[in-house]
Amino acid sequence: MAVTAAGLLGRAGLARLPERSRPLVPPGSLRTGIVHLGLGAFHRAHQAVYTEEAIAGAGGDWGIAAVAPRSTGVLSALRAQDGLYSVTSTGAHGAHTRVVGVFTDLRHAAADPDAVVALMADPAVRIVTLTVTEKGYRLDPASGRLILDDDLRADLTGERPPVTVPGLLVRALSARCRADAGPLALVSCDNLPANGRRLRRLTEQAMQRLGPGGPAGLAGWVADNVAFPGTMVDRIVPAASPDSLAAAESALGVRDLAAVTAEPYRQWVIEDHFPGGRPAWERAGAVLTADAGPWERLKLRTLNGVHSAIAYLGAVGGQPTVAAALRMPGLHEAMRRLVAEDVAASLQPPPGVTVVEYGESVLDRFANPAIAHRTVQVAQDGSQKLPQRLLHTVADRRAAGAAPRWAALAVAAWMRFVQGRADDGTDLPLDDPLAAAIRQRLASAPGNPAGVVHALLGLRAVFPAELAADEVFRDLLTAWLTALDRHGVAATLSGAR
Ligand code: CS2
Repeated sequence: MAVTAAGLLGRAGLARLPERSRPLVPPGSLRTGIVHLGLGAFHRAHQAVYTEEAIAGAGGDWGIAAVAPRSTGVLSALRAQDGLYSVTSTGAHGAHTRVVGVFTDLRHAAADPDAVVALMADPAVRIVTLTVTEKGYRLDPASGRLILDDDLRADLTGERPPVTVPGLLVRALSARCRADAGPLALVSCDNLPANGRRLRRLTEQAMQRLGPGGPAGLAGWVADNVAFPGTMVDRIVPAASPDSLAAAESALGVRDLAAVTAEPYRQWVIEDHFPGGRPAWERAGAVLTADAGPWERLKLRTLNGVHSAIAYLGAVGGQPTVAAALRMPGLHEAMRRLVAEDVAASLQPPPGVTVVEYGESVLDRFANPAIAHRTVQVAQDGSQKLPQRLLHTVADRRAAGAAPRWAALAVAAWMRFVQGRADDGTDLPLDDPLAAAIRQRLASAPGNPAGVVHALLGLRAVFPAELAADEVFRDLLTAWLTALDRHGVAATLSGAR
């Protein structure tokens, strides 16, 4: 008997799904009010889910026009599936799969930038959200200043349609200003420090470089009409894998090529500054506040800092996933000490939160065996992540006269990781926008730990001059890197007291 492949998820088959797996809003019934840039797994399991729940609870024209800036894989899958995809939440209490139907439009910015600009300038659109990862903003990681390279310059002079995210945004703001299309909130949902303020500064810097074709009075129009609320976003959402796609297919009975798997936990803290209105996200559990800063710092330094530390130590130690790495003897304890001795000591948490307890809950979430988050995935783009995740902690501890031993271990593990070889000799990928600069520095460094530390501390985009010149930090890095080189991650961790 021939085995027929299961059909594809789509509107036509929704009625055959179990009721609790169906979208909360009838697909096709929504009107667009949000444009989202960045179609990655995180957006599909986070803001899209919150937004669909908010519309189901309180209504509103807040369908999402989703834009893939560059890659087309997920976009083509979603197009073939009428914009539908599923989220499987999986943890200790089992798994639950639900189809999300909040996407009203799907666009590819690289193929049709003008249409994306026009969409963001449409008066019906009142919010633009972004998950374009740290590097998408084109900011110098250490200083937060916009990097004006040839691509961005060409975007801004208007000699061709925009290809960068800042270019798309500024062209959209120009079009919106010309059409006087009404107020807008531009919302960064990426793990950047003070992400709202960074996005505002980025657009201001880019607007100053606009060619003569830029509309008169743009800066004033933006100041009067555009808000940049800061956010803290949180949910662990690994990249899809053959296993996660198979799990979605068995739950739905149809194939879903855009399926995502995520932990059950999620959090979204949003500064409530939306001049054109917003979905009732609080109905979906989001916290609307005047200042997301304390939440954002807590999460970046604790969750993301520990995540990166586990990723580098785990990858070098030969562990494929974050959960597996946490089972290495000594690793869990080292991460607890990173939180208790370095992060907690340098951080003022939001009212009612204890950093150490928050850290414990984060470690429990990382240990979720149902979430196969690959260490090399979390390890990528380290140059863009280290400052806000670990180096701000290091700098604060040094300013207080303390020796940030565990944060230095994490940075030393990154220095070991970027050399490209795990303890068992297998190759490690260096997937980082500064990969060429990192490789070049390593190539000209003496091969000993002190030489490697010196060479990498010279990366000014990552390590500010003052931190690079700090002898205590440098000595800690050299001591840890010597131990990691000589003994490997496992022995270094079990010997660390
Ligand atoms: C991770 C984050 O890949 C990474 O760098 O640290 O994506 C992390 O999973 C999320 O921020 C959790 O909210």
